[in-house]
Amino acid sequence: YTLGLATTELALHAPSQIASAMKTRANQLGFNVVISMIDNLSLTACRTAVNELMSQRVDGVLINVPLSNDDAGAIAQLCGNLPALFLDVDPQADVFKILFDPHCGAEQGVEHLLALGHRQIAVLTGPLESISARLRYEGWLNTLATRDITPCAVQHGDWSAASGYQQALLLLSETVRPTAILVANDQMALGVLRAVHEFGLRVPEQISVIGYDDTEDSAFFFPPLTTIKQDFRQLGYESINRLVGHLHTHGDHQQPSLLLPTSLVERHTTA
Ligand code: IPT
Repeated sequence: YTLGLATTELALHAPSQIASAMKTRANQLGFNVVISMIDNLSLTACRTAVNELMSQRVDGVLINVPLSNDDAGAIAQLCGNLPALFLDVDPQADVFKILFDPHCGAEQGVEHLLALGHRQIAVLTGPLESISARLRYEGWLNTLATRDITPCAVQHGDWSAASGYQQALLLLSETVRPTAILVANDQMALGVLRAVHEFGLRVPEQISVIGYDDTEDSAFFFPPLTTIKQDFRQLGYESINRLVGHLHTHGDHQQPSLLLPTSLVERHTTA
């Protein structure tokens, strides 16, 4: 078999680690993975990527592109009989999918900060065109609302460390200084740490920072980053297994969709 992966920007750490884990698992099973990368988040770009894979006669496709329910439906239709597994859609989306539970992850981050006594919490979301960024943001707001808390400041980044740095400078310039910042991914948290240090504030004594992903390098940030782990190896392993399982059974036995748990990894940026 040859499998196709349509993926969002591979310069980002999470999608590249997911692609790597998929390649590793596919190699173990003797399969090849061809990759088509999109460089802007649009249905058209995703269609083009999937068409490119289909013209290479792949036996199944993995789609790691953030898609709304309607857009995921449109892509599933484009694939026709070709098995398609989605990795960045709403848990409610009516397609074959494997996802980390976004509500679970958002809740774990907020509960950790609340348990430490934080009440002045600022949030830095991912780009709101991304379904996962929106679901994490929603999960944060809902969990905070259970304690009658609203974020003291909100900014939106684009998942990159540069955006984390720029948006954190804005968060830190507000009149109310947050005692903690919830960040939607580790790369942005890297930029946040630099901004906080430039403001002369100590992490975690004066301000706590929590990320999301637990990508390979996060234990080597300074200080080592507390974050919400999404186990990308497990995701790569499970997604290849399930897609291949689907091919073996010729789709007769519907492989069920899977919601993977996230976990809190406590390091040294929260107190
Ligand atoms: C998601 C990452 O959490 C985020 O850091 C960013 O890299 C994003 O991907 C890019 O689309 S993980 C995805 C499987 C929801």
